[in-house]
Formats: sequence, C-alpha cells, structure tokens
Amino acid sequence: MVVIYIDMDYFFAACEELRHPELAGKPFVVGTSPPEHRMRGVVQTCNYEARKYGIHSAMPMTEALKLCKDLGYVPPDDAYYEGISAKLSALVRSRGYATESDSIDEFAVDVGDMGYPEATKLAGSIKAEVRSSIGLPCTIGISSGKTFAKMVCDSAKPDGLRVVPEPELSGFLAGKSVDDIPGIGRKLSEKLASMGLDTVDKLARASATMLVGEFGEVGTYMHMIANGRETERVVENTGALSIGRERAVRINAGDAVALRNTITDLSGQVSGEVTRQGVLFKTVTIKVRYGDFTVRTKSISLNHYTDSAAVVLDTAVELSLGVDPTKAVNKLGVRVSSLVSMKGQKKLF
Ligand code: TTP
Ligand code: MG
Repeated sequence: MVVIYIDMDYFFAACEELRHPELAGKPFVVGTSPPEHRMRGVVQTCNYEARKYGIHSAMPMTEALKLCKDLGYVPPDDAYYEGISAKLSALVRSRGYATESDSIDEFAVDVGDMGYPEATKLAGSIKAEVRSSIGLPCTIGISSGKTFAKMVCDSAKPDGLRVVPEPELSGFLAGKSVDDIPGIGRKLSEKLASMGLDTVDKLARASATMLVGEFGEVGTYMHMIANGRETERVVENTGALSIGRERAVRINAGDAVALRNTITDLSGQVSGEVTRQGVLFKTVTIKVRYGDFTVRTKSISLNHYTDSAAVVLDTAVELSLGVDPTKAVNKLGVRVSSLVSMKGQKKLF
C-alpha cells in the first residue's frame, strides 16, 4: 500500500500571508486573543521566520515575545481558514482516491498499489495545484503506510516532497528519535528515554512483551512502527471535521438529573475520542430530539482551541439548560467541531 500524506505549511499563518502579503518575510504569529489582553493568549501557529527564534504552537504569547521583540501578531479567523481547508479538501479528493482528513490542514491519500514513480508524479501535481489554484505551500510525504508517510512529510518540511519507498524505510526510521513517531508526545518520550529508549532504532530492538507490559496497546503500536510495520489504515471520510456521540433516550426534559447524567456520559465519550485522535476543538454542540421528533441544535464556539474534557462537559451542560422542560426528549447528542490536530499528541500516549 502506498500513501501520499499532505500537510500544509504554517497553515493559519500562510493563509494570513495570502491575503496580507506584507506580512511575509517578517516573523509573526497567529494566536488566541482573550478579550481582556491579547498578550495573555497562546501561539496557534507562526511563520517559519518566527520559528527561527524557537517560537512554536501552544507557546504562551508572553514567552514568544521574549524570544522575538519585533514579533508580529494576527488574530485568528477560523471561518477563513475553514473555507480554504474546504477548497483543499475538494482539490485533493477530486483525484478520486480514498482520502482521510482528521485535521484542518492534513490529508492522507491511499493510492493502493500504485508504483512509487507514479505516486510521486501524482503528489507533484497535487502540490503544484495547491500552489497555483489556492496559493499556498504544502509538504508531501510518500511511503508504505499512513504513519510512515506522515513521518516522511514531517521530515521534508517546509515546502518539500519526499518519497521513502518500503525498501528504504528501515534506514529512514533508524535515524529517528522516538518523538518523531506520531503519537509519541513529550511525556511518553521522556519515559522512554528514562528506560534508555531514546531512538527508534533502540525501540525496534526492545522486547515487544516488555513494551506491551509497560504501555499496553501503545507499546504494540510503537514497536510495530519502529520495526517498519504499519498499524494504521487510511479510513476514507468526507472531511467534515467533528466528533460526536448520540443516544436514544426517554426522558422528561424536566428531569434535570436524567438529562445531566446522559449529557455527562456522552461528553465523556466525546472527550475520550478527542484524546484518542489527538485533536483540539473549538465548538461544542448539543442536539435534542423531542418526543414530537422536532430536532434542535445549539452550539457555543470558544475563542480558543482546547482538548479539555471539562470544557466539553461544562459547555454541553450549559447548552442543555436551554432544553424545553415541558417536553419529552427521545434523543440526545453531544458533538465537538472545528478540529485541529495536536502534533505528537495523537492518542495521548
Ligand atoms: P499544524 O499542521 O500542526 O501546524 P502548521 O500547519 O501551522 O505548521 P507545519 O505543519 O508547517 O509545521 O497545525 C495546523 C493548524 O492548526 C495551525 O496552522 C494552527 C492550528 N493549531 C492550533 O491552533 N493550535 C495548536 O496547538 C496546533 C498544533 C495547531
Ligand atoms: Mg500543517
């Protein structure tokens, strides 16, 4: 199986440069902006000029400013980024291959048993079209599975196109550190380092039984990846980015306890999936279907991305206060949307 993995470069910031060309070439960030004071916010992303100063996503704005005194700042405009993401999605999907997108700026395309030369040509034409018709740079990795193609893509940033065919995979992996494996975040890589496993090479030679004993399912995943065996498939989806859970119920909306219990359960399930997929969300929605089958949805959009389970629950509970207490309810749903992926945190190992 050959997978083409596309990840946009400094996406939100690149979108801003597209409509404000005067921003290009100078370091700037796109960051959350609490109404009281924007400098209390967090960096969402920054251009590569700002990265030279060590600035990165999720860094507090105050820290970023210490690293670069002349740092430019642009508030986020999610509707604009989502519009561009939808165009990208249509462009990538128009090629007709099974495509998975779990984040606003990333696409995994399963081209089946297409040979590497042909896949490289296809990737080159996608990259050129993203540049010519949307105006943005992206990086593309090609390899023998979704996780490997993503790692190849990460290694080729920015504005790169790199192919690592299966026979070269072990050489590619051997030079990597464990936190280059998608899903291995800081905590896990620190734990692995304390066990003497700081490189993919060492991880590959570690005992699978020991890794499973220590880390469960995650141990299997990292041992397989370290040994060049793919564990993840491309799961075709529409690119509609949300995570939701619904349940048929029979409650009287006046029964606040029953309503809250169901909302709590559903919120917990949604948060579990948010953690598993390693995404951040910005919008929480509840859906209520009343006994007469009328459906009502209500949403709250936060002013920042988060993966907090408490935020899902509190927002869903707040939204549920608007449920008509005189009616019966026969279905409830909780959903989060406006997703972005949190690099290195997938599955929160
Ligand atoms: P990424 O693809 O992780 O980052 P990027 O596209 O900005 O940079 P690159 O891929 O070249 O390294 O995330 C895509 C967008 O998601 C990013 O532009 C902004 C948003 N985002 C956040 O808002 N908060 C975060 O913590 C992260 C990681 C991303
Ligand atoms: Mg990106």
